[in-house]
Amino acid sequence: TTYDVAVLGATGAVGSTVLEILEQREFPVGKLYALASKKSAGETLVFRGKPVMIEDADEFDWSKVKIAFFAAGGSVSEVMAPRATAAGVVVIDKTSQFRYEPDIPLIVPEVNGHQIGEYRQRNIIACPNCSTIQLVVALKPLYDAVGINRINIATYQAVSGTGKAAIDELAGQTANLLNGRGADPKVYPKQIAFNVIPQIDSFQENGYTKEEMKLVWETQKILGDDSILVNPTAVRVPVFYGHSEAVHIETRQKISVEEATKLLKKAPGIKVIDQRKAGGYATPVSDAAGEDEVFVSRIREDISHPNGLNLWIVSDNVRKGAALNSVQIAERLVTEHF
Ligand code: 2RA
Repeated sequence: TTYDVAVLGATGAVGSTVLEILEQREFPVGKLYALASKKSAGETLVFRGKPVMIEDADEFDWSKVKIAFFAAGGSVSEVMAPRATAAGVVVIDKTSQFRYEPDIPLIVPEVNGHQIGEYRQRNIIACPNCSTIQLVVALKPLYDAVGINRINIATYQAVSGTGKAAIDELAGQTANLLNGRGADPKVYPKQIAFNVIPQIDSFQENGYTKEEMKLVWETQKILGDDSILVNPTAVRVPVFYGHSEAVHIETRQKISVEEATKLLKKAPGIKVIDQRKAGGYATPVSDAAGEDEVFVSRIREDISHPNGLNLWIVSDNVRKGAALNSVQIAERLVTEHF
């Protein structure tokens, strides 16, 4: 069986990676429709070696497809999801538009794939924020084994999380500064090259940013436990691909490094690097770029807390953080629910 598929936002950082991964994983695509804004309509891209004409999403007849990957921004999802779902399409939405609605499942297959069937309520499955996905993939085995009371997390997020324009800005700014020219920031409020910006998205009343609050809301929803306390700081760093996270958890029962390492090594989607073993290394984020796994290293007991455990978690924010997670949801959808 094959399924006709639409990718909305096909020219963006995530949309283009969805196409790449659909091909790499040989997802059973019948017809592929690449949708974007009017200005990109008419351009062509290549899928499975054949040219595909990019179409204007506004004019698209949604009854042509069964599954749609949405990766064109929340405001576009808000307009297009009702049209697509009314035509019977199952929408896998990467944006934050529908993530927090109680009747829409928020899915990381390795963590709560058993909830995918809840898509039947609104024909929408929400894909979590990239920084949340890598966190819950790594913490799920520990949460199941010993419970988690509290998570302190500092993130170091790549500019690809903002999109193609930010990738170009980091590259352009770096070249300008190295040649004695000015930074001329446009995408970010301040220079991002050789800099660290402690703000991603807008500030909320409580002094946290929306990006930070997403880590709170989404972690609790995906693990199904509102009692988990999450204290995030989200930071933008001059990296092209891959988010890094310094995570400190307080578990309900004590767990040793050895036990935690054993659990993580067995868990799906995780690669554990023991930096103390020969050939081991505390994983630089560059090692995660382009890979599918969530990499965990620097596992160590917290010297400041009796039930504390520290982890360094890195992952490719465009792949597992968005595109791969969405395709894995679609794989479970077609094998378990259609
Ligand atoms: C970012 N997580 O990194 C946000 C959206 N992808 O900008």
